[in-house]
Amino acid sequence: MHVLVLGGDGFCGWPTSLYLSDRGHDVTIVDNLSRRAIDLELEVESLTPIRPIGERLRAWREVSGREIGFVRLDLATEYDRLAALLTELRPDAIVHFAEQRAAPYSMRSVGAKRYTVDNNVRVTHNLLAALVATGTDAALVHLGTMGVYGYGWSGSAPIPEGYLTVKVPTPDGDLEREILHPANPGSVYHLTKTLDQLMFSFYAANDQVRITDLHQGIVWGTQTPQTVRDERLVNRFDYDGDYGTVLNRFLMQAAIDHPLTMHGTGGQTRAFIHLRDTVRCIEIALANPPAAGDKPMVFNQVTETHRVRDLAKLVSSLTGVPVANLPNPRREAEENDLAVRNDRFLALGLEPTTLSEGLLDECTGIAGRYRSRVDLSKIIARSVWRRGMETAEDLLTELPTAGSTPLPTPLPTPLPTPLAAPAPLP
Ligand code: NAD
Ligand code: USQ
Repeated sequence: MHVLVLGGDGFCGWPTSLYLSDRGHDVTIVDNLSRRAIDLELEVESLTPIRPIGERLRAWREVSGREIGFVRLDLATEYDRLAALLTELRPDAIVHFAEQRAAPYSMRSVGAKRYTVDNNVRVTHNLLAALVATGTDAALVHLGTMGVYGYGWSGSAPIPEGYLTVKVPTPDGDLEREILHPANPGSVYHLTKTLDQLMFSFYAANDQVRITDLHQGIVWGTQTPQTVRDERLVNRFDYDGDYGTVLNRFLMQAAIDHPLTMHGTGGQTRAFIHLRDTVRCIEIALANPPAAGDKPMVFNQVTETHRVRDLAKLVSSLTGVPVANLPNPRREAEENDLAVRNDRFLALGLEPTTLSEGLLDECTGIAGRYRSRVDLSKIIARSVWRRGMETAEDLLTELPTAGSTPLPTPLPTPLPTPLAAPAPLP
């Protein structure tokens, strides 16, 4: 099958492209490299030394004998080039990762809010419009998020996969209807994913576009069997306060003896999935598309749920690094329960990779290996959207909080000891 991977240079897109290529599919990556540009804007780099896209692709050709195509294209602004590409390549399937995906980044400034909406909404709509205009009958698999459901809405009732059955009272008795699960986004980024859902519903009904929306939890881990085949294939590892996600951040912090940056009480419960399962889920979704005319098929792409403080305690107990209770920069429920249904992927053969010491080792190993690349000043999250806290300075006046492990002061500090350069690969 010929698969276009939109956003194929990113954290999830790169290992997915390699995995699909390894499985014998013809893969073409479409990416405008905006994520690399945001690194420059934030003055931070992936913890792992990711190579330029051309070098990545040459390395893959060398180790696998397989070619992956690459088209540098801004999907939000270059509609005509996108339409021409679809007409030329006639892909069988499209995997859509190409959005600004960090909630903290989307809340850091008016400019970042506007960029996130402009970019994400336009990419999704351009793609849908181009599929219809060019008569491209490709199955579309989109990476959505668990955050469209919000946290705290359903309490301990398991969140269904996309749709909710409701009873509407009428004078003649109750009518039963299936509706899109109510949206409850917690950031501008999550808001764009809820807007994507409406666009999908419309284009599936009006134009019979075949769409699968994967409501994915927080992805953890770094490497897959394909990305470890050569150092030049190494995947991105975000550790900074905007793009780093919670478990990978804790693992990286443990590797450099930095107190674990738990926000608030750590009572937030979130859904997680390992990167290796992400790539497998996408393959499963590609193999099981909905029929033309069906409403968008929604899968909850998660394998387990955890409370942030339990993750912090686990990493702390394995590594001896203490937990720091930081004021929460985000506006979110301090404590929430979360139960999620994920029956569809399990029924289609997903064998979940769950949190285990061995896997944590893989991550801390990567973090330890590249610890000399850490910029300590980028660790604390400085994008603040909690009511009453308008700026990062408001937040930092609260640091460190009483009763918690003090952070290295003053912030930022140099690393405590000179760090060795990463050892060569065995
Ligand atoms: P990422 O930022 O690493 O990758 C996104 C890629 O899309 C980047 O390479 C970027 O350059 C590209 N891109 C963005 N806008 C583009 C545009 N206008 N034109 C062309 N390319 C563009 O993000 P990721 O972590 O790989 O996430 C991929 C997708 O999965 C996102 O849509 C995200 O919302 C979703 N997701 C991620 C996670 C996670 O934990 N990382 C969890 C749930 C869902
Ligand atoms: N958190 C901490 N300490 C940290 C970082 C985060 O306590 O150092 C807390 C946050 O306050 C939050 C939770 O951990 O309560 C999760 O934060 P996160 O940054 O790991 O994840 P989130 O912002 O939700 O976003 C990530 C991805 C996004 C994806 C989403 C899936 O960046 O692309 O959509 O996970 S989900 O959370 O299921 O919506």
